[in-house]
Amino acid sequence: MVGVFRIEAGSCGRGFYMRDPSLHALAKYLENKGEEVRLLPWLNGRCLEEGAMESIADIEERLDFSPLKEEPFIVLNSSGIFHHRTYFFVKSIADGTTYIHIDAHPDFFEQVQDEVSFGKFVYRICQLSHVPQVFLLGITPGSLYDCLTRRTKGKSGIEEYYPLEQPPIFNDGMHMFLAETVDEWENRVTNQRPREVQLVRSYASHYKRLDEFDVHTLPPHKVYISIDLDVIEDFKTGWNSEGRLTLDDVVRLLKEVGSQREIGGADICGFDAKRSGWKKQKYLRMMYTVFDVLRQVMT
Ligand SMILES: [Mn+2]
Repeated sequence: MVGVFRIEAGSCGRGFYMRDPSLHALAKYLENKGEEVRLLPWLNGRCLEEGAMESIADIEERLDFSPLKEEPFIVLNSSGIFHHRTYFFVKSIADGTTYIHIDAHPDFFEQVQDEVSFGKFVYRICQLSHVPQVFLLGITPGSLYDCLTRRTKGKSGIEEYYPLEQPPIFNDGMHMFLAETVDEWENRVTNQRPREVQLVRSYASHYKRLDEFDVHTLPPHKVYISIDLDVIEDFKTGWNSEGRLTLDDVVRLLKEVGSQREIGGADICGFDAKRSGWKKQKYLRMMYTVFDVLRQVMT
């Protein structure tokens, strides 16, 4: 059996926490589908403003992740702003696990304090001792650029990007597969600067193209899969560097991984009720397709 969870949609919080409309839309959709979904409490359903960070110690002290330890699980998470919840889900799997991140973004900014946020949690996952290897699939070259640089405000107050000497994203346990080549990116997008292209290209030995991903190269142990729906080209979120895969690409990838490895846990995020506008139902259907395939390959 696969345990299916969603985050509890509670009432309004205080401070920088607020009600998350995506959770309510998701709950309603799943109810109409007749899905029996268990609730994962998250500080009474409170959620963060965009860009805010949650303290790891605070979350771990107050939340109970024991339901995730009983069986393979899928968590239907909320908007990509809450993708960092994945860190806690991965942590709740005690055995050796390979982390597979299917996303347009690597979510790999370095983090120094005891906090996690949506753009930085993969860095944290890489530090977990039971997760020796991490596979990033479907990353766009533009979002990789962000992880190769540090942002600082210049004299004029405008943000400047400086290349990192040794980007932490490139380490022994990391395997990266881009959704398109740097050439394709350069030809398709016209507003990036030559030095952006040059910087990403200079690290070419550290990544491959997604069609070079061979599922047999995954370590033999269990995998954990996290999917941000923004990896799909049709799934508009308004973030930078939107995804380049099709829904079929994602389905194929999940079937491939599921046929060769045991999937111990998974989560899906990216549905954002505020950002989807009139396409809300379409995006919920796409999420459901991904969920249903995942459940099939996990059963
Ligand atoms: Mn993303």
